[in-house]
Amino acid sequence: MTAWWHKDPLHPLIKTLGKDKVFTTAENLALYGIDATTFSGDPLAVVLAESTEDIQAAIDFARENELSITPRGAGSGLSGGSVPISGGIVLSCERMKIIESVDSKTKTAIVQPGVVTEKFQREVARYKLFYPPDPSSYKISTIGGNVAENAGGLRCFKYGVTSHYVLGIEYVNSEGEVEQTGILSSKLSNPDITSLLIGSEGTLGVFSRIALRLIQIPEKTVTLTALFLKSEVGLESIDEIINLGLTPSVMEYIDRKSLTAAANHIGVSFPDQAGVMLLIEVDGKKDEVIDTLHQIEAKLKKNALVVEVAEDSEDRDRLWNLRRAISPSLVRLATGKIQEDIAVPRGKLAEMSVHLSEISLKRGVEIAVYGHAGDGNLHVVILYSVYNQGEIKTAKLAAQDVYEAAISLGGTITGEHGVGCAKRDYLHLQLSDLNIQLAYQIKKNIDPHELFNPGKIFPSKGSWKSSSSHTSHSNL
Ligand code: LAC
Ligand code: ZN
Repeated sequence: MTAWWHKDPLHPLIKTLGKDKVFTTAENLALYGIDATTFSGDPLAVVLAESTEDIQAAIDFARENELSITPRGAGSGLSGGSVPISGGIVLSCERMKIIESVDSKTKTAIVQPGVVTEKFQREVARYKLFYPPDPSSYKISTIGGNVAENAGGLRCFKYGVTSHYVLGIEYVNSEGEVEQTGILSSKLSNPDITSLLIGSEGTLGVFSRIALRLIQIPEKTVTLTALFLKSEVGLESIDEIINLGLTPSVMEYIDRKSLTAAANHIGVSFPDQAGVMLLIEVDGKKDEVIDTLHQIEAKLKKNALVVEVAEDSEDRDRLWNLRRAISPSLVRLATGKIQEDIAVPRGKLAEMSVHLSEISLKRGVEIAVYGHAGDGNLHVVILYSVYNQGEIKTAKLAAQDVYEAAISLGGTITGEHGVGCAKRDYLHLQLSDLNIQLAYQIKKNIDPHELFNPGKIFPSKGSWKSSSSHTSHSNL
């Protein structure tokens, strides 16, 4: 006779994986129901996979029981990608953090998906190698999550985004089978679907191993800051530097609101008149770095209030702490924030900045702006009160204004954070119905059971048209 507790629908999963890998308590479900946005979901169980076989077991169980799988890395994403809005099972790869190999001869590495980005960078640096992609959350984000979101970051201007460093992926498909692409595949794999998997936001399968390209570590790195009275002048300086034919690794723009929040957060002060700050980094061969540095300094000094150079690692760390404190410090300014990552062609940044001031005035909302100006990628942060229905509505309208302004300038509604459920219902502003339908058909062909991350990227399961019932998990 089967005891009553064996009738727990999750019992077979717990029996296969062991109770150390399956969590169902309310606290765990709540913890894994969120990411770095304010979306939330209500999963039935959380699986902490430790191997490819564990991933397979969770996928088999989900498929057989018609439950969804929400793949998860560190949960540091900013578009709701790892939020289980469809309930089901959260499949976290955070325990799969083995760096399997680093090969200095071929400049490649093979890692499990749960390896933390910064830890990986530190490890390859021991071989004088460099893995440049560095999303702002790199101290906690995982390589698997970075690949799933095709994460950008601070050094994209010179080095590109995550996709430029992925050479192959091993993943488990919706049938529970292990597939390999790129250099991880022993077969000739044309067409190579590696690029389809990168940035697929957990909608096509669960990554179990990733092969990465590495480059030589730069000989020298210096960091510069310049403070300007006005934002237009700061933005123009970016173009001027690029027009000199220079390629700094980082070109960050930080408006006064963001700078004030971050400076207060970490306890530093800056000159009162500063309206905007540029944070620039130059790396490469020693002589080239010095030469580039001098040219940039000379250019900036023409219009900036102050230009300062940080050469030693302690000073540089201090500046980076300030930069990386922006996002968490802005959270403290209001009970709610919409964090956008629109991008426009770089030459249109000043125009976008004017649009943003107009939107702020027109809607009566507070907006902070910072981001990867070298890439034309701006983080537009709309602050509001979660306790005020009027403010919530206005913040959403302002966000839509921001998307429309970016698109009108030839830009995009998401430069680096992904679509997830945050931008899902706005995708039609950017892509034609035909385009969205085509992408959805590809997803359905690869994942016919719609097991993986339903409700992400595409408006809703079985229907790619915008559906208001799915907007209830707002980014607010
Ligand atoms: C940053 C994140 C928000 O650049 O992308 O801080
Ligand atoms: Zn960013």
